[in-house]
Amino acid sequence: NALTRRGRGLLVAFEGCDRSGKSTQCQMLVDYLKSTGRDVAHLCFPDRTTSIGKSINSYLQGTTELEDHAIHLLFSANRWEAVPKIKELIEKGTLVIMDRYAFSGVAFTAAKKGFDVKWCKNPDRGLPSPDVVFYLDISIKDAEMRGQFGEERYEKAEFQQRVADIYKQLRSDDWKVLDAMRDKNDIHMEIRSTLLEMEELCRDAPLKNLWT
Ligand code: 2DT
Ligand code: MG
Repeated sequence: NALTRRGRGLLVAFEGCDRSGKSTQCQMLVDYLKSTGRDVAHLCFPDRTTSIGKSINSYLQGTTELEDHAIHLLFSANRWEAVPKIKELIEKGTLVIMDRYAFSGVAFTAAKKGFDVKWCKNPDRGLPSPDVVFYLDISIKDAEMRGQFGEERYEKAEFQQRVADIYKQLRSDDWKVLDAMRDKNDIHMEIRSTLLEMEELCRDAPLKNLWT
């Protein structure tokens, strides 16, 4: 139970293309965990509230242009600036649930012409590694049927398809790939049970570092 459990918190990331239901599932999990009395933090990347995040926001909205390498590094810096807080939360036993993380960083930049995955990973190498990544898997066709992609940069079917292809290359054993076309409550229940298992498994193991 929440009051007697000891050990570190868990670091959990949600990833997936636009319209995959990632933010919905993230919110459902946060709400559930809070209802059980657990200590939960809900982080979103990009975090548009910091000064780096504000530059990212105006880039995404198309108000400013930034060179492709430069914006990649800003997205990464926006994660690094959150690391002290993430570590502190994990140490005090908080469950940290993140809507997007470094995998978005790599997938969205490597989808651009002239970028490879290896280069894209470098700035994020050494970040705290999530204990589990929930990947909401959806075909771009199905994603489009859920409604128009939005108006922000990257929200085009052709680009999203390349992003999905890169995500495939990034998958590893600590990913839980979920069929995003299933009923959202069924998906939520599967996420819940995976999370409860992970809590037992990770309690005594230190956080790992990403891509090292
Ligand atoms: P949201 O729609 O989820 O706010 O995302 N992106 C995100 C990148 O290109 N690099 C990154 O490192 C991250 C975290 C994905 C805003 C858009 O920003 C993209 C969609
Ligand atoms: Mg978006």
